[in-house]
Amino acid sequence: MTGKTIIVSNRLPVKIQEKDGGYNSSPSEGGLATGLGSIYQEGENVWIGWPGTEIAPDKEEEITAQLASLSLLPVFLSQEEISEYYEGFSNEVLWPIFHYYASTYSTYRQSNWQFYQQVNQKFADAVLNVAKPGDTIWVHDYQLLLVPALIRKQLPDVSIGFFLHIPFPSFELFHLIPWRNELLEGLLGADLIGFHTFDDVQHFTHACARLLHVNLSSNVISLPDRLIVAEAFPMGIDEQKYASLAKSETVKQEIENLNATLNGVRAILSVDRLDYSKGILQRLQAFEELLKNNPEYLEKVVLYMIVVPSRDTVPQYKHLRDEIDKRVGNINSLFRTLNWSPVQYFYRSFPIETLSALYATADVALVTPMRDGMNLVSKEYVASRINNDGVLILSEMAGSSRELIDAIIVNPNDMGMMAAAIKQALEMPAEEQESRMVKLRKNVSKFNVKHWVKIFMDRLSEVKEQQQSLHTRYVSSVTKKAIYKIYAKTHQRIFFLDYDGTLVGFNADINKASPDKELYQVLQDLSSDPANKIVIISGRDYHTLDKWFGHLPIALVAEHGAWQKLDGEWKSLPTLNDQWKKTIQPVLETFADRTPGSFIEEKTYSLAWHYRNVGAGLGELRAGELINNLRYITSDQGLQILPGNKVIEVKNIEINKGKTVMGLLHDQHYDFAMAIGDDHTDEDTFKAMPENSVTIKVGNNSSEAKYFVNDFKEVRALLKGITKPVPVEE
Ligand code: GDG
Repeated sequence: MTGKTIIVSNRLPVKIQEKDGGYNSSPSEGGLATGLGSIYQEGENVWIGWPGTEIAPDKEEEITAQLASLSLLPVFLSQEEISEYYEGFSNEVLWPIFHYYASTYSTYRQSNWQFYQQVNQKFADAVLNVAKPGDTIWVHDYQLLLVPALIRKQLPDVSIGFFLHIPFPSFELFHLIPWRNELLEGLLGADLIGFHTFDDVQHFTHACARLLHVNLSSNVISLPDRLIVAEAFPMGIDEQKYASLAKSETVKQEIENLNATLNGVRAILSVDRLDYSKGILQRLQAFEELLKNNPEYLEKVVLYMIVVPSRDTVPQYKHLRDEIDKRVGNINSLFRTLNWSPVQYFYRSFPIETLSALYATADVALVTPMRDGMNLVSKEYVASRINNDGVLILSEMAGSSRELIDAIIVNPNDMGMMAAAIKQALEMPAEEQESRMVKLRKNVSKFNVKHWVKIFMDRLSEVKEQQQSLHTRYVSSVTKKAIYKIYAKTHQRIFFLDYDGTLVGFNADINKASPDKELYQVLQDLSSDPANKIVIISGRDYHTLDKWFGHLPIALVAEHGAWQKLDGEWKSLPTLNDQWKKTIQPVLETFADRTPGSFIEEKTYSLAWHYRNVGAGLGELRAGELINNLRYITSDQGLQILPGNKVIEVKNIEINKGKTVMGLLHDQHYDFAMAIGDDHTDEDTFKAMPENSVTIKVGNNSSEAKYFVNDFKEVRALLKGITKPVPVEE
């Protein structure tokens, strides 16, 4: 990769402390900082973000200089910006909705949104101040969803990756947000958009398709100027750091102290930031249930619960903290004895050595979030179990549950299931613990944070290469010039032009997609040169084609080749029959009856089921079902099923645009051949064209064609230019 790499996240990986009227800054060791450490500290690379606290304006210069030596570039935020953009919009709108807490916790204030836009612009400006074409920019997380597009506007060719660390919610939740389209458009400024899980990818691409009507093909979104890839990159940890910490002298000493305190009592551990998404209250309830129903565990187990202070200026978090205090108090007062307290609750953070000792000592880790993008604690526990013992209980709502399948997986809403899981964990035989832990450790070590960074960056360069190769296939002004030059030197030419989607746009009513004045003019100009043979080759029925184009001196091919009008008279292919319609028609009718908005079109030798006006998603679903049904019936009847643009067509196997094209090319020697088409059936045309011909696909998805244009308007412009050579703009 040429150029430098710029990392952008809301928070800089730095701890800033006020000391003697000045500030001290030292790097902090978060998971992301560790993973990206090898990148942002190299050469000219830099990490841009907020230092995490309000800095007095007269100290900004001093802080900037200190941070520069750590390869960090600060974006300073005022108190108002922090409360509106960060606390208000990011943490009170996006965080709850993205974690499936819609109605209770989300409020939509216009001023929050305005600040969110303003601060995103501030981050983008900070990037644009240092970014140059050829650089790679990696933007992180939900606070900065608009940044990719803001950068793209100024640097159209730069490489931009985005990674979302929290879940992307299903459409039903996402579309509640008043500014949902703007958020998606912001993200689509990136070239590669990464998520922790495949579900997140699907939710995101689905939202883009439904709200922005983008062209989507599995996980690739095609915009007119660029393709964008959305993909799952499950984030890992620095597993070696946790393994070696567990072996270090300091930690060994702490483990010894802990074991002495425990004195044979089994330890269950939970570690979270204070957050309602982490399922802390539900976990306490499950633990209470366990003690209630299994008195044999009294004085035998203890729950170490660490809750790291977070966002406690937000009212819901304060409330949650009070609730936790109450519930812990309740459990302890109900079950405690003179020598034992069931819950050891800490509302504070610990040095990593203490955390490591707790991971290494705890018999069970109880990680039961209600929703979590990934959850690194579950992986850190596994990495710390250097003796291959211990049991991980993991919520199926955590992204990490997709990988850590050898944990005991629970539904955090099911108290009975959680209590049973704790019991199962406490009683699990050593061999089973080992066999599960070995597999878990293998996963955590293979998919570590370095691997995560590498596969993301590699994929980003691949996407960029794909975009470039697509770029060279686009009919640019240079390509046009070349085509016109060849055209001018040739004397015997043939043009195969598809109709719907190629010469006209799509219309909800197929009868309304009739030719307009401009199109007639284009065809007239093109056909007025006796050296040009124009063939409109369409799936339409021949009556319609005849009505629209019968008066022009051009050849017409209808129903994908079943009917041809080459010299003034319509002829159908010999040996075709339509007896099969009797069995196929009722199947299509069942689908038309079950699917509002769909209808059947009957042509002489084909039947088509159209679903352009069926609700998004349902149409594709029914189309898939229909194809499955038809496959059985058509297999021995000499029929083919053609999935087109929002249409499934059944016709005789002998009919094929490619065959027709080959026949026509055979008739005469042409020194110039061009074919333009937009759908599946045109691929047969492209394949049948000679080596040196000009084949053009409308739309930039994969195709046999050599070139592509974006839409029918560009097709018309290209054809106009052929007959009226005007200087092509550079
Ligand atoms: C977001 C997503 C996603 C905790 N207590 C102490 C301490 N920690 C460290 C842990 C762990 C980190 O905090 C927590 O990470 P999580 O992944 O569990 O959760 P979030 O903070 O919500 O992170 C999450 C993550 O982004 C990454 O993409 O996995 O789903 O919500 O590393 O070790 N560290 C120290 N003392 C503590 O007391 N030193």
